[in-house]
Amino acid sequence: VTSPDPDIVEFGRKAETLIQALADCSEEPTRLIRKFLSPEHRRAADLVQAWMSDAGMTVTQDALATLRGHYNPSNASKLVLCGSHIDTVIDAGRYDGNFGVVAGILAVDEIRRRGIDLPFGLEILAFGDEEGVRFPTTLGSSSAIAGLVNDEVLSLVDDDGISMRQALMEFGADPSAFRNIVYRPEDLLAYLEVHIEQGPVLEAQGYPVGVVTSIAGHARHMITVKGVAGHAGTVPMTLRRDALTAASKIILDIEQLARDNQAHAMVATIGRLELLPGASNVIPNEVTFSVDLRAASDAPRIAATAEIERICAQIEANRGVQVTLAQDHAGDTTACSEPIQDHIAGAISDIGLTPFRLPSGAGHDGQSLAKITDIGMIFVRCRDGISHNPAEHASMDDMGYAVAALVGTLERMGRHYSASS
Ligand code: HGY
Ligand code: MN
Ligand code: MN
Repeated sequence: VTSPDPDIVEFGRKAETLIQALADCSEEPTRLIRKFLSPEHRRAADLVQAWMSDAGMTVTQDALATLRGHYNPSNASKLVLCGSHIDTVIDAGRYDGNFGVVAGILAVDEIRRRGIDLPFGLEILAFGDEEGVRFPTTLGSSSAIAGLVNDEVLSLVDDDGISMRQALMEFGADPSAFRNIVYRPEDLLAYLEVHIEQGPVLEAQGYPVGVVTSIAGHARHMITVKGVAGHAGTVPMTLRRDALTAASKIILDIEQLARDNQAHAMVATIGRLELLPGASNVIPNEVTFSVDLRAASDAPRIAATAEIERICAQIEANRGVQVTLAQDHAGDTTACSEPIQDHIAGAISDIGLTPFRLPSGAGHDGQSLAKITDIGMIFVRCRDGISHNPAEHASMDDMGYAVAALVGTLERMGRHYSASS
């Protein structure tokens, strides 16, 4: 393996420095937690705003607190958007989302430093809500700028009953500006995102970076099981309407359903579970849990959702409990634009690497932007494929290659659009 050029090493070193600075903006000292519109989100956004300004961008904050770093020296009429998210999951890794924003900033800085003329403007986006940890939604920021949701999202409330509208105002954003949050499709040429793979494929193949072909479809439900609370010592097993054992049966049936669908790369995850009343000598009477369901294509995932509804109805009948399902997210499998994949592949080849193409099992903001423009993604190898975990790690050199590939992609797109204009 050739050792990377000095500029690649420099990109990687700069990226790591910014990633570390963002990692210090956390709700807790020993776990990385940065929820949408939290004080730590504010601190991270202030860092990103300063970095965007230093790179020559004009920075605005939209109604949902997405930072938009604008760089358009040729005053071009159309934009290429490039971004990712700066919110994190609970006990997160440092690179998920954050590296994509850092890569965009470093790319603009490099383009300005080298005086590269592009026939389009650039807008670097730092989304505050992709993970959907605080409010019952996912891809919240990108859905809004793509016009996929209306201002009813402002009335969503978090676990403490705080509405998004109130949180936005406390954060220093202006929710009333929601009406002009969307981008017009005709103003856009593309959306690009650099992101860690969050899986093991690039590492297994020995490639630092890759070209993303598609983003897996994704459905998220909340299931509530209601039973009857009772005395742990006096209610015979045959008379119980135990919400937790009923929920457990549903959960294991869902796990088996995904296992039976490996041909479609189906995965099902129960990430959150709350039960009431929560005393060791009381039979639980209410359990609510999340179901995250994904597959390589939409039909199997939709069929599995119907099967989950059947499983719930059967357990409701067999166990005398009440089961309700609420879907709070559904995103179809999203293809990345072929021409943009080719620009990315060309840029990766230009820096001496193999342009390996692969799908994304993880969800990304590109699923929202794909509704209004062409999308492309550059993946970075991450150690052991670990993500959503503090052990998540991308090497400086690999990050450097990704930044260089992004710059190269923008240059190639620039030549393409200059030739065709
Ligand atoms: O869950 C996902 O796939 C993304 O990390 N939000
Ligand atoms: Mn994530
Ligand atoms: Mn992410």
